[in-house]
Amino acid sequence: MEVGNQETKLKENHRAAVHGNAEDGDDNVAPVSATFLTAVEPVATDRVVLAIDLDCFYAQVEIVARPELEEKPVAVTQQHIIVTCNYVARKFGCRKLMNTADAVKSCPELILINGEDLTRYRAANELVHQAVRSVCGPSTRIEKLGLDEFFIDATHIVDETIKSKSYNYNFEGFVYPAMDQLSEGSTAEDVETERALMVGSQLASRLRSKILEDSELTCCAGVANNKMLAKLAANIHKPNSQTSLMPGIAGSYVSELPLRKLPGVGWKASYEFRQIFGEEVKTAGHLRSAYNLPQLENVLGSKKAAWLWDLARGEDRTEVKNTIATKIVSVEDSFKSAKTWEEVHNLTLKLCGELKDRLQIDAELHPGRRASTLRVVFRKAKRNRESRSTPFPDVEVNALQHAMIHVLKASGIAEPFHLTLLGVGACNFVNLIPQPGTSQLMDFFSRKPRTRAPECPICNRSLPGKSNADLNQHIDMCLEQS
Ligand code: DGT
Ligand code: MG
Repeated sequence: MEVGNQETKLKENHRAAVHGNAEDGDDNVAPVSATFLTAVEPVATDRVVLAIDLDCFYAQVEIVARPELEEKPVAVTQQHIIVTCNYVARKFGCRKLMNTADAVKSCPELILINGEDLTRYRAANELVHQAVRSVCGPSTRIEKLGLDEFFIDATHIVDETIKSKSYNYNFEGFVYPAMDQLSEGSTAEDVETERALMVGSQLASRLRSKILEDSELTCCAGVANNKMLAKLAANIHKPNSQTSLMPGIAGSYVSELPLRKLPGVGWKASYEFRQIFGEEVKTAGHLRSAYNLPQLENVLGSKKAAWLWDLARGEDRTEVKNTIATKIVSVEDSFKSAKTWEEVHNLTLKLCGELKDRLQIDAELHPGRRASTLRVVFRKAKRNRESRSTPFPDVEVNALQHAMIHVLKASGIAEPFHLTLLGVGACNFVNLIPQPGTSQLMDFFSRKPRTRAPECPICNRSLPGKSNADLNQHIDMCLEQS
């Protein structure tokens, strides 16, 4: 369907849904012009959620590696786009997702760093994850979102801290709204919620110090009663700060936000909302003035309507989910050209040393699991990446390097060659400590081990009946996409 037709159709559907169909004589639905701001129910306050967002993440990782860049404007690029820049560069008008040429125009001193190889950012992400885990302990739910954001369900830590009375009577960092603007006459429940967020803010401060200590990276933190509010709170004061968002203000704070700024509303959804609701409905507050929940359900269907209705009120019932362990731990390096085995020897030695370090971190994060496949990636000249796998050897640099070179030789690479990229990764992790009652334990003891279809370590799909070559091709495609 053409965009024009699509737009008309969306508008028609919308009119019919909100005003009812005249032929049907449906007069149950309130007209859209009845503009009143539905009273905001207070958000649920039974949880304390922290959001951590690293400052100008890729740029910071680069600056930590080259401290002489600290005071200079630095931007990280991927295919002619600035994916991020440090705050010095932002003062000159450089922004995320700006065209590199435009960024250089606004800041001629800008130092550009190619950020297409994500290895360093993944390693930094693991370090931060480990720091967070070490402060919060094994039973806390920690969810990774992308490479630089974490959600932490701090409810039980806060409860324990309050029970043991081991906290101070002050908020760490900023409070929104400022303490002197908080309305008087708080109920006992408000006082309890406030205390829980206060203790949460102290935990956030400890986390930020630990992250800085272990990874040299600064971050922002948000403290609130749900994931959405915590994420919004983390963005209130940037960089290197933290903010606690009081639940009483949540509804009106969210009301001011454009729909596009609500966490989870991407450009596609915001385009769709503009078509459906019209240009006047810009903010969450506008939406709540123009629609009530039943009207929204008529337009969007019940599931999507419930989601957006909650978002527009600052409510978010989604749980913090413990992030499943990384499926592949890998390192790679691109270079102009490696032409001899001697060069390849040096490059593989460096890569295998780095892989060993990363696997050590992984072992601390996920005790008991072990990789069963070693994956070697290479690129000849400007061709596509190719990859091969082999059973995983010992986690020793020499053994890893030996296996890597063996795989490269077996793939037909011979001097004189022209390699421009080499990588090595551990994947297909198996748990050596089977959980009681799980099928792994059953497999462990069963006489006839079940032959399982091979799984892609990247997308996790089961690939029954595929030949090794097809399997490799599929994994390559997933690696490219990821
Ligand atoms: P912040 O949080 O405003 O201080 O700055 P960043 O750089 O941490 O931005 P954030 O948190 O949105 O994203 C984290 C990293 O993810 C960022 O350093 C670069 C990368 N990134 C962000 N947006 C995009 C994107 O649209 N495309 C690609 N390829 N990478 C992105
Ligand atoms: Mg960030």
